[in-house]
Amino acid sequence: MGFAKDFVWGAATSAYQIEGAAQGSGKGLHIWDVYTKEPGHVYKGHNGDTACDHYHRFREDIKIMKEIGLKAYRFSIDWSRILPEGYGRVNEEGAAFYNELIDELLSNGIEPYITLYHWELPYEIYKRGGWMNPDIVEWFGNYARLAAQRFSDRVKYFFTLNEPQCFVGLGFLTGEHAPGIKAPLRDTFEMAHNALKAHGRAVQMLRQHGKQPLVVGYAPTCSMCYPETERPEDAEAAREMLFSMQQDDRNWAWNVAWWSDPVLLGHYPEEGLKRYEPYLPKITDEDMKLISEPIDIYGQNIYNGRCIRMGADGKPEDVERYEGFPQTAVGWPVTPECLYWGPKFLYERYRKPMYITENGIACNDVISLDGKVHDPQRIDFLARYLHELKRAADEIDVRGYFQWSLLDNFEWEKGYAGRFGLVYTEFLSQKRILKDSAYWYRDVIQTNGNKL
Ligand code: IFM
Repeated sequence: MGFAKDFVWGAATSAYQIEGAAQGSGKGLHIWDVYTKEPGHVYKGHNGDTACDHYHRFREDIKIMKEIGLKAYRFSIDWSRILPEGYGRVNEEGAAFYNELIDELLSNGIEPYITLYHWELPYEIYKRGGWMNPDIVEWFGNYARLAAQRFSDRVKYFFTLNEPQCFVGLGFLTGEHAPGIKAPLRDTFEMAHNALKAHGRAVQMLRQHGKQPLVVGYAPTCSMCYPETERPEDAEAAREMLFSMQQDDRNWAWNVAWWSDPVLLGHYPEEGLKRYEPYLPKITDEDMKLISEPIDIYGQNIYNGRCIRMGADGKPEDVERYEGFPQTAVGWPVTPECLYWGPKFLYERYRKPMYITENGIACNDVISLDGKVHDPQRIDFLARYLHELKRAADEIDVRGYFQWSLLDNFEWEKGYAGRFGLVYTEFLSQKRILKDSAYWYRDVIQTNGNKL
């Protein structure tokens, strides 16, 4: 068994993290352009003005993808690059860039997967209230329509939103991401509701304006839960914890059920409706119908998880991590089990074909004396995680895996300090060096994961 013959082996990036060409290309401003310029927000004042200069070097980057043997590439469109104000006027230069990127991918035998929103909220829309303004549902829908009109003759796979947990939670609850706001809880629930409606509207527009039958998905994230042992009580405890809403109020967005139940089951979770009742906007049946507009595939970004067991009191509890627990260069725990249990729990609840839309590790990579980049920790991490995914693939319908990330890139508030790439980016010269893990991943792809 293991991975299906047509399993999709890919890598992912996002627009602001790699493109550069922030100015002089007809692009409008978005919230990250503005946020990164204010002192104190991003590590050492880094910004994405140049990033990996992918806008000018995408052909070279596609050659690298081909060398790695990627079957698919998941990238995002910068909303403000093709619609500088977020609505209305089209920036033809921006549309031409994505067209050339798509053509080059296809001529190299790499399937493009487009994500519509990976956090570049156009600044003009932000000034008009952003996710708080109900008009954003139509603005986003019209943006999706434009994407379908311009790209769907060649692109079949679309994801709507990437990690709403982050763009609402980090952007508007904890304020660590653009626009750096700590909004009242009430506002954040309203934004979340509008974001979900915008997702639904985008699904409708993609279907209506797609130039071929499209495969449409959604790509949320969360911290997974996995059981301490294989005992059914622990598995049940992990499942219960995963879909519960027990986070602190100021961290409420960091959960699965609030973001995925409405999209896939057509209702918000009962526990959240009760707990957050005073903060919720008006939610109508019509809204829920729009939010649950059927999708074809479910993407989930998974990096790590919490270890859970059934407590003596019959309630799920966290298993404390021991001192010195394995962690990545950005301090995230290394918990491969989440790539077996995560997709399994999600599939059992939502019954949609799944893709792992992001997974990877930040390491303190360096260029060695031999001019190469040796990253045994990344290989070890990916081998452990993919081994678990392979186990999941024996039991559930998981169709693809996108490693995060193709290139070292702009890691949001951490600037260029967090290196997640299979390919080393030397940011001063923009030289790319394939890390050992890129060659290792090439072997995994060539053998369809059989050696894992
Ligand atoms: O770089 C990010 C990406 O933009 C969203 N998911 C997590 C990645 C690593 O932090």
